[in-house]
Amino acid sequence: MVQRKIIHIDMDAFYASVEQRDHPAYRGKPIAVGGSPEGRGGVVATASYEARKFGVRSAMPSRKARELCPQVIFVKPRFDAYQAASAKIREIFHRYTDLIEPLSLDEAYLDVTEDKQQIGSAIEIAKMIKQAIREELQLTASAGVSVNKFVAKIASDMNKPDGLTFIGPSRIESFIDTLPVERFFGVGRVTAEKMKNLDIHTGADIKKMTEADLVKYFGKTGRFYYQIARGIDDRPVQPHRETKSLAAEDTFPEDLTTPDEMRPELDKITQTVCRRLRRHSLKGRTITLKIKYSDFRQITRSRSLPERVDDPDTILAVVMELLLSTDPTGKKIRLLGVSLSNFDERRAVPGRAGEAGAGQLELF
Ligand code: DCP
Ligand code: MG
Repeated sequence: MVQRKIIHIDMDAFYASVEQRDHPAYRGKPIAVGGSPEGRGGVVATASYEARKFGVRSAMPSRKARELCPQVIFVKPRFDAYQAASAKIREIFHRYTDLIEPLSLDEAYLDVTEDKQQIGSAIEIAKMIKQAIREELQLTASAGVSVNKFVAKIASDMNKPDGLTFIGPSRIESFIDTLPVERFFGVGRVTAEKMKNLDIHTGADIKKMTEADLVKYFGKTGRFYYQIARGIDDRPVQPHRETKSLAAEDTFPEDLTTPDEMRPELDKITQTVCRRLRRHSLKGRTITLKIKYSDFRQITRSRSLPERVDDPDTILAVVMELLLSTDPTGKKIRLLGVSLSNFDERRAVPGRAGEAGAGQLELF
């Protein structure tokens, strides 16, 4: 089998860069897309690199952003403009390959093991894509090039903005050895904490564990960590995968027992789901609440609405009704999750994960 050539492309400060491109007055200035100017409610979707110097970040409450950078300019998002830019970068990708797996508007995997123009070098292709994006869209992207999705994605983030990072097969192992566990795919706050408690801090620490132990501690994902720590990721680039649902959930350090405690948590989770919906330009008709109790029993409750929705207030209201229908008071709740499904098919975009083959080395 042939060694694959995978490119991960991720636009730099995507929404903010589109705004700076279209509004010269914002160029060179700290801007935050999203959030409310008065710092009342709302979170930042993304910040320009000028604002990031002050510590302004995605998902930060606008009040915090203003504290860190009083001169920050809050800009209302224009999703149509981001969608248009996204469609154009996909057109550019298609010049080289049809094996494209978009992860969101600004991010995609490309399999260029065989490219349409017979360029043969993934690094060259990544350069050409970056150049086309710069010339045709006046935007910059960062690229990661490697033999699998996991390494390519981390590589694209290593020299942002306007980066191009190649991690070849001979470097993969040492690279993963020093990688902090937080950077591993699927490791969230709670898993990272659990790993720290087991004295697992880096890829090298994961590699010391047996597969059986990893499965014991982390369930099915443990097997994935075992492979990834050895640089093995056979997930194929999947062009036609549709997102069937978008979800967010949180595990709590202490069990929750009252609806008053649960409401603010569900509010946060709902906000996260709504940001993801926006990022994928999706609206859903079916809202599902997931509850896991301290005894690991799990239930879900769903409701379908007449219209597709993506606004947090409507979704949270339904989620709270679903919660109250389960008579939550006094029950020990360990995890809450919210998901949206039943999307408008015309707008559905590909989502995550699957499995296939890998192989040996070829020229990059
Ligand atoms: N986004 C959002 N909420 C988040 C994260 C991101 O609405 N919590 C949106 C705004 C971003 C876009 O998605 O512009 C792409 O997300 P990225 O994580 O790729 O962030 P950026 O492209 O903004 O910056 P970077 O240069 O770090 O990729
Ligand atoms: Mg980006």
